[in-house]
Amino acid sequence: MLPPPPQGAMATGAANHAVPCSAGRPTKRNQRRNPASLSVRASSDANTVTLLDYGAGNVRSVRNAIRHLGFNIRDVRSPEDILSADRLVFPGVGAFGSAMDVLTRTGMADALREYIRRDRPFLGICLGLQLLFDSSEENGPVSGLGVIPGVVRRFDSSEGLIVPHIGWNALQINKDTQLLQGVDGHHVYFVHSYYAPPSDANRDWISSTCNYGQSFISSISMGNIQAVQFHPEKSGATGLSIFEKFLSPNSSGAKVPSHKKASKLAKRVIACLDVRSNDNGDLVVTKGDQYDVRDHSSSKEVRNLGKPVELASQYYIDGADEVSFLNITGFRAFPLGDLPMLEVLRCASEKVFVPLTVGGGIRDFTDASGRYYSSLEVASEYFRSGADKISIGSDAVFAAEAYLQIGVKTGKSSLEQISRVYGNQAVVVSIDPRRVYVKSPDEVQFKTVKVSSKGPLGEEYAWYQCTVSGGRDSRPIGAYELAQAVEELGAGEILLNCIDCDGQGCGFDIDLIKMVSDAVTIPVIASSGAGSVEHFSEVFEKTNASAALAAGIFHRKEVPILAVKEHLEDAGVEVRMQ
Ligand code: 1PR
Repeated sequence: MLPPPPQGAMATGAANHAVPCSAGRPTKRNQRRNPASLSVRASSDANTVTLLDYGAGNVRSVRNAIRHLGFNIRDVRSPEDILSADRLVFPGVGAFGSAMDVLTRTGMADALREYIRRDRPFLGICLGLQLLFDSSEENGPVSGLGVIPGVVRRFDSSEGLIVPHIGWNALQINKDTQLLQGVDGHHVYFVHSYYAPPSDANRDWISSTCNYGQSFISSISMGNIQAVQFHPEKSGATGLSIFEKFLSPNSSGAKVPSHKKASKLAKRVIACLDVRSNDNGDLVVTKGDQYDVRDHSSSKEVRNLGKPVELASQYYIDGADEVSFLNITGFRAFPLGDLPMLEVLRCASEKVFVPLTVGGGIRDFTDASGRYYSSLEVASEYFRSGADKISIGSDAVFAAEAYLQIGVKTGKSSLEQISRVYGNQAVVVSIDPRRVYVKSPDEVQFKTVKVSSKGPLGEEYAWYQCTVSGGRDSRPIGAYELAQAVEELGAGEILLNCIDCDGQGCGFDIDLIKMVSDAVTIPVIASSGAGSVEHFSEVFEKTNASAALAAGIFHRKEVPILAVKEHLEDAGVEVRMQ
């Protein structure tokens, strides 16, 4: 039986029908090729790489990275395509068990074992590394390809370790391989909850390890067989240079400037683009004050701070560790009807080689003709269009309220469905709380904090009330309760905004961020209120936030991303420098 058509391939087709982002700018290598000849015998072409995409998730980023480096892609459609490949990239996605299931059913598992036995050039990525091992604990035990001895295990969060391991971490290189030349001292991007432990039995395979809670295998290398636990396609210039060395073994890869040596998981600096249509119908990056994005002048126009793809590309070049797009009016209309937004995502993902998150409007929807779309379909379209993570706002609040009310997970909420299919590391919950001062914690049933600055009537406490629809409606649930509930429902990360601080430039709400980041074991992104470099060091010194996000200061070019990173480095906070 043939595997399902690769989703990335379908997405590429869709993108080709829309306005092409880079069709007018072919690379030198592409210019030399006659596209009609690609389908004939692509594997004999030095500029073609074979991609094993078994249709379980988004590999668009890998496709974009390969194309960006000037290579063509031939998709595996049958086990024979694996055996005839000159160079095979295997970006494993989804869960271990379902991946092995598809590979075994389609005969790909045997073809992969044979390809590896013949020592043909192979690059596995993330799950593509884990599947090489004997078995995994993920939904298991489940048997793997059995190429490397060992059992893949889950990171243990019982002692407070934040799981998933998301972010830029450092490698300890212990084998001299061409692939990792120049990577020593640089951070690379990881996102996973399971890891392969090093042991005496697999020691000969290991080319690097990484520390997160304990040491785990971050890459293997034996002959022509290579695999990495991190994502080179999302690791900026360092990652692209790794890809380049695999794709053109004679190249030394682009030189990545050296800098202070990376030693551990870095705190992330994220640029956020709130996107919506302005009154002329153009999709623009806007920015609010406490969520009000209209000008205070008589025109009351939606503020326009730039074009989404241009700004995202610039922030990538400037060193942002991630870029987030929030479709801030997505709650009003059907997001899949918002083709410009999907096109923005497709174009941005061709230029931005760090993780891209997109949010806005992810929920079940019935359109005007009565056709029902599940939130999973909406999320899938975002993933196919280039998102690495999706972010859910309003719908997560309703799901958490229902969960807390009945105390049972129904498995039906958007959050549960999307995290089950794409993994919880791909699902962010965006919280939009507003501060409510109280005189005493007894006044409310929600978790309060003793605030650092008293309220207008001298109140010493506050709770943080969640809202939906971009802050328009308040809900009977606090940020603390919501964060814990969505972690249980499958969220992999929390984007913690604060309506009171948004756009004010007075610093992050440390009370709120400390309360929430102490309440969960998933990463928390601090958001809203950044006005200076010192605000970033403050939030990392005083809270457990894993990342800090800003919008206005970057859009208005008041504080460059590099200045934030240099300041953090001087303050002793590890950051990724490129
Ligand atoms: O509810 O699932 O449709 O998702 C809607 C998404 O859009 C949510 O993530 C929500 O936070 C976001 N959103 C809705 N309305 C607004 C608005 O501003 N009117 N923006 C909005 C949220 C907050 C941050 C902002 C930071 C940093 N924006 O993303 O970028 O506060 O800003 P700053 O550094 O300038 O202070 P759904």
